[in-house]
Amino acid sequence: MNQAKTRIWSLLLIAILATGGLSARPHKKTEVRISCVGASITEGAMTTHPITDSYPAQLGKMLGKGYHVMNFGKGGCTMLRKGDFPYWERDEYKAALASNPDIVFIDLGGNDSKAVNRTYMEEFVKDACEMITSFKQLPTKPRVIILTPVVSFYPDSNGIWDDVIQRKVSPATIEAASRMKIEVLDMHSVLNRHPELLSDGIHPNTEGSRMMAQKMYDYLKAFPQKADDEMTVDGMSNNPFITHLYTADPSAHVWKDGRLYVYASHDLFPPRGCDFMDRYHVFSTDDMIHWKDHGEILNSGQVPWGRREGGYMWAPDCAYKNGTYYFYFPHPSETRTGNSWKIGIATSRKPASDFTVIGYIEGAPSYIDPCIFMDDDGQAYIYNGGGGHCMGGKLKENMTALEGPMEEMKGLKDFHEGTWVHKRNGIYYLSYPDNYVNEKGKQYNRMHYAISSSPLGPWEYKGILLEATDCDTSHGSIVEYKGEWYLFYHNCALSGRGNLRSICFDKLYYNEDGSIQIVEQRNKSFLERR
Ligand code: FUB
Repeated sequence: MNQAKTRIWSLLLIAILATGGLSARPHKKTEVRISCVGASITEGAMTTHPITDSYPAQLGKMLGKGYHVMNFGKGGCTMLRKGDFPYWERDEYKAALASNPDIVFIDLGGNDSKAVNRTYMEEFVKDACEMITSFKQLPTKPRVIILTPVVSFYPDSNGIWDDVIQRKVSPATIEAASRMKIEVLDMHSVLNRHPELLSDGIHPNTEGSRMMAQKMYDYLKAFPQKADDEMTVDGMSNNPFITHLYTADPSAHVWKDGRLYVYASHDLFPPRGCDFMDRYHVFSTDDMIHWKDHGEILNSGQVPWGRREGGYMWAPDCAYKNGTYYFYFPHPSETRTGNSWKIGIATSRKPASDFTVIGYIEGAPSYIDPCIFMDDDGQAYIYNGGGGHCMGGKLKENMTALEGPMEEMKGLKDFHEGTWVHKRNGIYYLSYPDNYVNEKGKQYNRMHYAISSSPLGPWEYKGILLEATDCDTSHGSIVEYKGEWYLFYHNCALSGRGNLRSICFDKLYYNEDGSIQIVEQRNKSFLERR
């Protein structure tokens, strides 16, 4: 076929897609028109029959009547205007702009990670913002949703390279979304544990495309409308979710007012290790998007028995019983912190204000990071630890005294600190950071977990639940909220400094046997620095 004929055929195909697909259905106002902009993955390059198996086609089938999904994918295209094959110059782009969309999915960026294109990466955010704007300004004022690129297993680092996708393209995609206040779907995590579904390392097959379509379908069903002007990633606030303060050690609880509360410690600038940490803030949400800072609830100056010089207000926890909120915090009583660590207690009738220190837990070993687990029968358990020791015991009915001596928790592997205990379907889970040092000799703690049929063990070690972030510490809590499970943790994404941390959260999934899948961290912009 000569070039002129090829062009006529391609224009014809685009016209067919833009006017309603191969069935050439007229544009009915009752239809939700969805335009999928992208490259070869959008085209369905490695699917069995791209016309029916590409992810836009499968999304169309899933959505069914009332939706019309159009595919404007063009293999090899870049988001970058200076890329080797810019989407901007393709007929598919023009056709997408002319497609009267109600919703636009933009899936570009994989090809931008190629060596020939990545040299222009500085311009990715600007170009992405302009492309988003070009769709948002259409007369139909479509909802624009941008996708982070799918994982690449391609071994040649000059080609579509996952390292660049994770370190540069995905963060730039999220940054553009943040500037334009649009939604992001994290597609990288959909297939990153499924190399078998990308036989050439780059393109999902029919099943991989189905999984992509499923995520998009689930999202549209969960969020038929964009929540408001907030930018979201997978329908949640971006990570880190608190950006006006440095925060660490999040302990999450759902209280009886139906809100999810996060009790966090506070890294102060300039840091000296964790020495100057001096106060706690509480944050809450009812939709995992909008967060309220309830302000400071306690500082070291309010601890009568505390260290004269203050500081060292480390990872806290909170519990509720009979109308009282009990806030537990580790704090030393001596200048030389050594073995003067105590588990302080402050109480309030409110979850996020008016806390008063009433003392500390007599007889608790001198360790840090208290965790309180309330069992279904109302019995409270307390844990703390550090230096390789994890201790646990029962609290008395009054929540302020030990029922008996705390005991060493048995069966954990490479325990460091930061115990968290939760229960699901009758199984007790104890999670904790380890002492991991990476191949370059840098400490980046990961989080592990163990299970038991009893809150005090013995524990059966199960594995890693969170890979290292960019912090030398890790610290997390696990909670169920509105039918979903979440892991809260911290990273150093905002500061790039180990002692200026920021709290994050991500969804946590269980396998059928109760084991926990490794949690996918949605915004790993910090990788750029690691
Ligand atoms: O935030 C101070 C300390 O760093 C915590 O107590 C530990 O868990 C670690 O996150």
